[in-house]
Amino acid sequence: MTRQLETLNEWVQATARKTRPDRIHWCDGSNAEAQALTELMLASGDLIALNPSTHPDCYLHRSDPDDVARVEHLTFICTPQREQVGPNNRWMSPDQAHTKMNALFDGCMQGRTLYVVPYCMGPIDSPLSRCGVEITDSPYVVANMRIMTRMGQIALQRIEREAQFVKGLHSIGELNPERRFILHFPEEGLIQSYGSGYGGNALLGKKCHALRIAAWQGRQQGWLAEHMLIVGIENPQGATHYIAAAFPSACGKTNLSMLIPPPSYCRAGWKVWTVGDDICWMQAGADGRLWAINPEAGFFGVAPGTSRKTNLNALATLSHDTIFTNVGLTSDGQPWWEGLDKGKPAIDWQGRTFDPANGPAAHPNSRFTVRANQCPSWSAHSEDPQGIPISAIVFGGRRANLMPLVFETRDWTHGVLTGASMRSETTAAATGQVGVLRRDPMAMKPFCSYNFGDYFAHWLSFDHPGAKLPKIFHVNWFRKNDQGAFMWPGFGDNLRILEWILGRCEGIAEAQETAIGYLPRMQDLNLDGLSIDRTDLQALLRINPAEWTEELQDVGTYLAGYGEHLPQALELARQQMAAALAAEHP
Ligand code: OXD
Ligand code: MN
Repeated sequence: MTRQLETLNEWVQATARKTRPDRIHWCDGSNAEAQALTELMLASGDLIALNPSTHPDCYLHRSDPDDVARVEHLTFICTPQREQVGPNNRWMSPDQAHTKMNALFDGCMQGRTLYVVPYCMGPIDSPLSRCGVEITDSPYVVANMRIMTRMGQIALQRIEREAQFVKGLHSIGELNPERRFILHFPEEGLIQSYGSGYGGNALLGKKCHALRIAAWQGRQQGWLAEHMLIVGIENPQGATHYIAAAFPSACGKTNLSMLIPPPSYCRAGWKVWTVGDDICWMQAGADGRLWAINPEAGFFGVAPGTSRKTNLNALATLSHDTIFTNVGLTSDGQPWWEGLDKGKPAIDWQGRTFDPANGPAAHPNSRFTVRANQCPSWSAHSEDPQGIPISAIVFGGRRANLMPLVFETRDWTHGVLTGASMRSETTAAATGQVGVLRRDPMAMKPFCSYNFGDYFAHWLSFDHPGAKLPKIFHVNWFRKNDQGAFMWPGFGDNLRILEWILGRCEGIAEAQETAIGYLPRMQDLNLDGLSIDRTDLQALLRINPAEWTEELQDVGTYLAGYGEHLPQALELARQQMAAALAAEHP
């Protein structure tokens, strides 16, 4: 056995001594293994088979009703100094954390199987990819990790070749919210998660590794781990440009990444290619451009709202070989959720006969887990070892007012300030109140494992001589009019905005300069075939100086909270914007 595998084996044995499972199973990622796990979960009731003629090889998992979302209040970063994690994280000292977790993990796998899940985040041959090993006592987690990562023997072989892997220890424990902790020890390359089986808390390759640990490593090693989708837009001339876009959880990343062009665009020959829907790792290439990979191999998407109108590609993707979690059921065993424009719910997500008095049939954060390459718009370039070059970075939040439909930032620093100032309404992806407007820089509030001030400085450090950085934009699909209705149709029509964005990158689209950046005028957008109230569209492309003055003051107060960690350049850029606004609208 090589030294790498010995280290891994010793850790597995030590973990087994602590957690005392009945059995240890090393996952190889094979079909036979997946089949056996499915049978086991069908027998235990962990999975329910769905209608095999409409949804072959699809299953429903019902989680504990108290375990349906990420738990930000129970998620900690454990570093020697509190200062390292900043005011944007919950901190625990590594000593206290280890004492707490050792007590929780003590004997917790008795009567269970300990699964060893080697995985690779990113294309198996990419130098940008990173490996990890998750130890878990949940077969549901294994089945999901198999879809979401390159898992098993191939990952183990890479681990054997490489010097490092991230260690993740997970137990569902008693699924008791009082005994639930999601802990990260970035300096040890270690994750410990106890008491939850929910994706974001339990599939450790995803948020815990590919965002929190990776963000920390990226800062040390000069790359970025971001909460971004990656989408390729092919124009009628056959050229494809890639956009990376950060939106908070449950704000439409999956939909944007799988967008179906409006009919006039389809006729003209536009195509959209999906690379990723949630996470993007980026690093500068030898040519100065930013090159990106999607570290994931699957989608763990929000089901409610997914329909033929909003995301036909997603519906086609999850018509087979999909695990659904906490959705409702029709009388003939098909999955059902609010917004699905087909069928009726008979059973709700908790297994009860559907009764609207009990709330929605599907939990608002119900999910599908499915392999990315099942998506009709999946890009074969997702597997390119060198990644794909990014032409534009887009930030966006869920904001009922203030933010225009789209604007281009002046330069990288202004772009970083715009990302740092992002605000969005909270959603059901995390426990807590929904619809509360909060600052969510770069959509990384729940995932940036270190001081946001240092994170902004890390972003700024990419702007150096020789760098050919993408342009940075901000969009808002969620603006509402006085009647409370969304003003922009969104979904496929968002391509109109992406076309303008790429036109700006190529220097062929026009814009008007304002104090907050460059905005398209109506005539700068392709509105062919779009039905939208012109008053709404005008409002979407206008800025309100008084509201913006207030916003910039609030941004100043927010950023000042990072004290000495805040790069001066960001505060200067904010002051310049405020001065430009005052000059434009005295
Ligand atoms: C997710 C999330 O599951 O952001 O992607 O919560
Ligand atoms: Mn996400």
